[in-house]
Amino acid sequence: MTDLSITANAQAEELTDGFHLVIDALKLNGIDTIFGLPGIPITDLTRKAQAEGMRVISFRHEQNAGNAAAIAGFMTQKPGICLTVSAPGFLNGLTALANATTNCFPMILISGSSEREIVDLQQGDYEEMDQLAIAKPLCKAAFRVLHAEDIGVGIARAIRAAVSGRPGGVYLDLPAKLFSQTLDAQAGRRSLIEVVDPAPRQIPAPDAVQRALDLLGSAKRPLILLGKGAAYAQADADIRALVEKSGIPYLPMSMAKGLLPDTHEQSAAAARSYVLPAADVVLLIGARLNWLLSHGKGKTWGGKTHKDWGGQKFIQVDISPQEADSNVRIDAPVVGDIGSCVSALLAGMGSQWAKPPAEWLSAIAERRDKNVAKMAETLAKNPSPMNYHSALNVVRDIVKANPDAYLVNEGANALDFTRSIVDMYKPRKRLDVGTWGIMGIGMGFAVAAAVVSAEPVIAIEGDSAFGFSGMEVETICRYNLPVCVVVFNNNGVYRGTDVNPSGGSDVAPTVFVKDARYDKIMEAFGGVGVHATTPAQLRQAMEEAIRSRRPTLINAVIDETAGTESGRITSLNPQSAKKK
Ligand code: ADP
Ligand code: TZD
Repeated sequence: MTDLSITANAQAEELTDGFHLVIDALKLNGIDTIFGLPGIPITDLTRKAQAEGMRVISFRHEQNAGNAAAIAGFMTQKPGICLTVSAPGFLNGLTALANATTNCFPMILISGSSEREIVDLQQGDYEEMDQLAIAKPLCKAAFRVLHAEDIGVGIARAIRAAVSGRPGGVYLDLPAKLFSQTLDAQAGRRSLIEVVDPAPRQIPAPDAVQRALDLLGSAKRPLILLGKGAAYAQADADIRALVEKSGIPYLPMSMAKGLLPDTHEQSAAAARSYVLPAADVVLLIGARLNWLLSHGKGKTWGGKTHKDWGGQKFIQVDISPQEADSNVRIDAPVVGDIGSCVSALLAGMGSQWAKPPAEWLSAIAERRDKNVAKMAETLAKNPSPMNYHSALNVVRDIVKANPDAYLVNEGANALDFTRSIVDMYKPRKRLDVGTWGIMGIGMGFAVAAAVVSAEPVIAIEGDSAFGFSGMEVETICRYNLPVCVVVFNNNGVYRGTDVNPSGGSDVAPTVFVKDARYDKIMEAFGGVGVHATTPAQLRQAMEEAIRSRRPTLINAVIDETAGTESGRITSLNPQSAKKK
């Protein structure tokens, strides 16, 4: 008896299986965290991963786990991992994968899937779905592994695809049968790949750098635009040096705020509507000329109609060679990774670089100072009920006093006002709705920011926005994360004042339950809930949340008439011309 069991143990020690090979392959590549939601066929994978020392953060909905993985990718330059079950779990994670790809965040969605033979003959398996085919058009790359000995290659390919070139989302399909396949342990170890240089530097061509410098040097009214690609690149010191050495005013896109402190004297953010149409040469660093920049043309840029070119010349630094000319002509594309491109530009500028003409700088300073003074006046008011400005005046102070804290932000008015009022002081601290303006990133981003950094997280949420991921306050409590959620409660989507045009008993589609107490949701799971109706109460609650690091939700009551429909992007919101 004894002898037999010893033999069996010895044999077991010499074997590995699909579960362990996935975990070993991830760990070998420095991936130590999985965001996911257990169930068939990946429950044991989450358990074994935890047993092997990985951090396994379990969510209440896969979309939130996916958003957590995506933002972890943005923060760390390593692909964030989201792990889900098949069909419905996969689909729930897929929105986050598509959003990550759109935002150029590296992530890998790993989903278990049903039995290939049954799925392909559409015989009705448990959670049957051809997941690989569905994922393919929505992400950067998609792979399936059928044999345990190929797991190492599958994970290596997924990592390279996610982080090399323009980062993005990758789908990895792992059929249920794969996990229990066994392999000789030594052969298993040999099959794994530690990816060498997963995001190779891409050095820009010297003539492209020179062309860009010639154009920039000829400008009378130059402008630098920093996008979230510049934040992602982690070339913070060189980017700051480039801005300061050139003396050129700059505008940060939303998630590039803090790359240089928003209080920097060269920031033209408070004069945005002046500098965009007035600039003659614009240097884009990791920012696309998509809708967020009015496609580089139209009235925002001084064009006569919404389609007209404003006459600017553009230099675009980007890792994707296909980005140039996507909206308007790019006169000097500089293709390469931002770190290499910015250091090449810096070197090429030499020591004699002439600062921009003084008239340009003083024209900007004049507008900026006027707008800053106007804003200070608005922020100093203390209306009752609170409005966005008086509440955000508090948030602005708290962030200033805690520059290492992360600021997660979603909503419409709650997003737009926070972006313009709350200054950021450090790179990659502002995490928001990104390129799609997607609602639902809030709690997933907040959990990931806290897990990855251990810094305090402040989430400024519209009440509608919060609803998309609100159940994750349980996750925040379960892992005891230092997250302070502030729900700007104005009783609805955009505002709480719409009425049902038919006069019927249903409320209008944009209106929620009046005077809801979101703070009670946090209390239900053991966190701190606070109901705040004044800036003083909001301030005290936020200070206490940061100090105690306890999960906190502040229900900040905002005047329900204060918002505008669609926030700042009302122009994109079609309205019926018919009156009745
Ligand atoms: P924003 O929304 O802030 O304007 P976008 O998401 O539109 O920024 O643009 C980010 C750009 O940065 C993308 O075109 C992407 O290809 C580019 N990018 C991302 N990472 C790098 C990198 N390491 N080096 C160069 N370009 C990068
Ligand atoms: N669904 C998804 C996934 N993303 C979206 N952007 C929307 C719907 C549409 N939408 C916006 O663009 S903002 C918003 C919705 C529903 C919510 C705005 O209301 P809020 O913020 O309460 O979050 P404010 O401060 O009241 O404007």
